[in-house]
Formats: sequence, structure tokens, C-alpha cells
Amino acid sequence: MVSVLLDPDWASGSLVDDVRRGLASHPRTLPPKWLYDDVGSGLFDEITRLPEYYPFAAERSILEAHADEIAAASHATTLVELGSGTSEKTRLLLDAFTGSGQLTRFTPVDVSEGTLRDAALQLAERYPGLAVEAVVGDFTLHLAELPRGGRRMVAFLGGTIGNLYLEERRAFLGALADVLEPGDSVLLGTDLVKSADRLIAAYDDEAGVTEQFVLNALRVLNRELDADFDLDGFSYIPFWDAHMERMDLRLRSEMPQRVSIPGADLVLDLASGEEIRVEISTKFRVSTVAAELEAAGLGVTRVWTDDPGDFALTLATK
Ligand code: AVJ
Repeated sequence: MVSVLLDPDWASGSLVDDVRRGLASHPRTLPPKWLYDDVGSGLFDEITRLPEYYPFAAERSILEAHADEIAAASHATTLVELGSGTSEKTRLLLDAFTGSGQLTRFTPVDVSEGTLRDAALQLAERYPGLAVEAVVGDFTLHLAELPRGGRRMVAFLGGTIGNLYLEERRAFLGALADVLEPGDSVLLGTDLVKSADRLIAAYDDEAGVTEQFVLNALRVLNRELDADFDLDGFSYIPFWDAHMERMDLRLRSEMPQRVSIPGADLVLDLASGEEIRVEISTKFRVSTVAAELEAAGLGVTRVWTDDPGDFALTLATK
């Protein structure tokens, strides 16, 4: 059974607010969740198959080795996945959770409706007897819509939490802890700090897919808000911010240019060399992940890493 819960108004309103607020700040910023329209979701899917993009394979190897232990340690009967995308890796969890006979319900949550519908239909077919209740929504705003009852494990994989700033992570983990009941748990995937060379290669791939993914932010504004960004007037600047321990992905205006964004009632004058930050991807240490979870009232029960120590999965229980 598939049901898709959707608030039809949530998208348009917050895009305008996000764009107005983000482009007025310094550096100018666009929030990464708007990268994931159908084109962006497809490009991200391609990124996960790039040889340079190690986080995907690293997390998958942890799930391949430990999904059974994760299922057993969580005791969950409902699996919720935030930012689920194509739910490709989720299958490893679903196989383990259904194999042990403990799972009755799966709730994928994603902003990308098309991707979510396809994934939900496929999963419902593959796991008969499992109730697949998909939620189209923003995991920073719609935690209250999560299904209730049973013992729940909320998986937030891929390192997506790295898109959030420290204050946003604090607010998000606090809000998540608030909607959980004692015994419910969180499985958090985090990319770990490593050499700048490997990090930069992962976000500046030879094939240029990541550049197209980041440029898609401008395509979304052109389409949704009638903006007139000229994509050729920007170059892609990914850099490793060693102090903040995060990748910082930006677009640089190659010339002075005026961009109008009628849908947000905005005219943007960009200087030559001016940058727009489209995404941060924070890298963590196992100890800081644990500290952030504990600060939110979630007690760390287990941590799994891959052999090279590139990526971590942390299970924390309320
Ligand atoms: C989906 C947020 C985990 O930060 O690595 C990949 C997004 N951006 N390449 C990441 C992304 C450019 C990705 N997350």
C-alpha cells in the first residue's frame, strides 16, 4: 500500500522566502534543498555513481556489513527515512528489517515528489505486506507529520545533515528528539574529515556532473521564479574550508551582471567575481557527531564506520 501525504502549498511559499533571505545575506546563499527538482535529483543520482564521490559507496559498505545489527539494535517496527531520494540504500535496511520480521511500516520523506512516488511504488511492490506511507515534505519543517505508534527508527543517511549549519543542526536534532518517544532511535550518516585532496575531488569531478548539479540551482530559479540567470555567466567554485571543516560549493559571477527574479520581486546586481554559495557539506568527527546527538537528548548506542574511516553511521536512542 502506498499513500503520499502532501501539503500542496508548502513548496512555493518557502522558495520565495528562502531566495529573498538567502540572496540578501553575505555571502549570498541559496538553500540546497531547492537543488532537488526532477533534474537535480537525476544529477545527484549520477553523482552517486561517480568514481570520485566516495561517500555513497562508503555508506553502502557499512550498511552491507551491518544492516542486520542495526535492525536488531533499534528494535524498530517503523522505519522512517528523511531525504530518502531514490531509497536505493534503504533497500539494504529494508532487507534486514523485513528479514527479521520486525518491520510493518516504511515512511520515506523527501522534497522531490516525482522521485518519491517512483521509489514508494517500487518498494511497495518489492516488500509486499509492508505499509509504505510516503511523505512529500521538508525534513526541517515537517517532522510533526511523521507517523506515530510502534517503535520507530528515523534514518537520515548520505551525510545530508552536513548541508546544515551548526545552529540548524542543533534546531533540527532538537526538533527530531522532541517528536520521538522513549525507545525510538535515529540512524545518522555523516561524512568524516579526511584529506583535502580527496574531498575536493569528490566535489569537483572530472565529468563535471557536480558543476551541473550546483548550476541547477539557477535553472530552478529561472523556471520557478521567472528569473533570467545566464548560466554561462557563472563558474563553479568548490573549496575546502579547513577552519569550518566543510566543503563550500559556490557559483562565481564572471562579470558584473544584473539578474531579475520577478517571482521573488527582486533585482540582483552581481559584481564581477561575486559568489553565491549553493551548498555546504560539513565533514564530521565521530566524537562531535556523538556530542551533537547527546546535546539533543539522544544517547549514542552504536557507531559503525567503514574500514578506511571515511564515513560513519551512528545509532542514537531517545
Ligand atoms: C546529498 C548533501 C549528502 O553533501 O555530499 C554531492 C550533496 N553536493 N555533491 C553531499 C552533494 C554535491 C551531498 N548530500
